[in-house]
Amino acid sequence: MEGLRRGLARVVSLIRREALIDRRTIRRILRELQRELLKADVSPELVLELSKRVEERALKEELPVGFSRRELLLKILYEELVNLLGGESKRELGLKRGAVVLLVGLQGSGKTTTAAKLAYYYRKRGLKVGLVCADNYRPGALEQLEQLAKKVGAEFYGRRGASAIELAREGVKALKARGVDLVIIDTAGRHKEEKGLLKEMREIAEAVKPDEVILVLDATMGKRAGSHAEAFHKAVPLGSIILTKMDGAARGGGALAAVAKTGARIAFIGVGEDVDELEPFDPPSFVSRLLGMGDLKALVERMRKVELRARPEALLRGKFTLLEFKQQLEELSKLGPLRKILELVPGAPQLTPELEKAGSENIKKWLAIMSSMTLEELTRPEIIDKSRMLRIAKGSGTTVKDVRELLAVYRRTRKLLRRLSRSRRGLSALGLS
Ligand SMILES: Nc1nc2c(ncn2[C@@H]2O[C@H](COP(=O)(O)OP(=O)(O)O)[C@@H](O)[C@H]2O)c(=O)[nH]1
Ligand SMILES: [Mg+2]
Repeated sequence: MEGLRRGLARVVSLIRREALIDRRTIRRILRELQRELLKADVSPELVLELSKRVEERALKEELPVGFSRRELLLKILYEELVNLLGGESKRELGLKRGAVVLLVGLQGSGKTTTAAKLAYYYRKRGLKVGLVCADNYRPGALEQLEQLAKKVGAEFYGRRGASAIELAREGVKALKARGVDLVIIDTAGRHKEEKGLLKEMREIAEAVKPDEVILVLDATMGKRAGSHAEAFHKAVPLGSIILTKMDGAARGGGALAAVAKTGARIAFIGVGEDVDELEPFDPPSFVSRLLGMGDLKALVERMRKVELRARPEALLRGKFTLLEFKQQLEELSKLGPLRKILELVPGAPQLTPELEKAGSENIKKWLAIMSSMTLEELTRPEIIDKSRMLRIAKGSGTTVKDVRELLAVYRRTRKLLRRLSRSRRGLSALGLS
């Protein structure tokens, strides 16, 4: 992490020091940003896409009254990095009672440790948790997990002389029979060859139909993390990622790529070897830390208040992809009750409490759905086909019907904006507005 953090802090100080922020300095600063991200193992395509977006927005967006270009550029950089990491709305694993979680990942990535950490985390929140050892590959695996289960007060299932698939299936059944609320399956990471490993993961997933597949990713692994995550994702659609060893010297850039390639979100980070060293992942504070600016969040919030008033105009002029739609909803959901927001809009309809509740629940659901999309899907919604819908629904704990509904709402909103934009242009052509 340190390398990327230092590099980004340098970019930020460049933004702060430049005498004038114009097209040329923006380009120069972005070249520095690209260099730092590439050094931190973020994939070239992603780096390009990100810096293109920052540049586009920095040149296009109107300056909110009372703020400088410099501040706007910082805000955009912050927002694009947060977006890359899954956006601002927090998404817990969202586990139902009786949920089955499957941990996958390479040998040594920290699966077994993480299984115990998760068990500890959810046990402290009142769930009865069970651990299944589906690692029949490494000799000491059974004892290791059994001991950890004892340590965190979790139920345990494991035995010798069975295949990983049998173990997973038996384990889920046995633990559910013991009244466990949450089953966590620990798998083996090593195989003679990667193909075999991925095939085994797919077979386990088919056998137990997990509610959530979590990739355990070693933050120190760097460059290979992106292609790795992608390979696992193709075999078993990932719902979340847990990034381990974030307490060490890890650069973490690989995680950015893993997230962007799969659309899975980082749910937790591991920050030590002990069972209580697991933290829920929070993109805004992660990015603030990454950029070395504690005051950034406050700045961004102040700017948004001002922008909100000028928003419709800016939206009418710009592109309106799912990404913009998501940003809108995120800001709405942060501003508090829908009713309060509508009070700001002259002529908006009154909301009954029921309608309001339905509204904010829908927004939550839609945000979860969009959080399970990749950056590519968000910026080019037209590529979302049936199979992508399935993956997105699975990743967000919703249904394909929900995904379709969200896409329909997005299209309606876009159409409305276009119509509005045309009518305004028409009016101003006639000198009426
Ligand atoms: N410092 C640190 N070490 C970790 C973390 N998570 C796992 N480890 C260590 O990484 C090594 C491999 O972990 P293990 O859970 O056995 O990996 P597995 O092969 O994927 O099951 C062990 O020495 C763990 O103590 C973490 O978040 N921080
Ligand atoms: Mg293990």
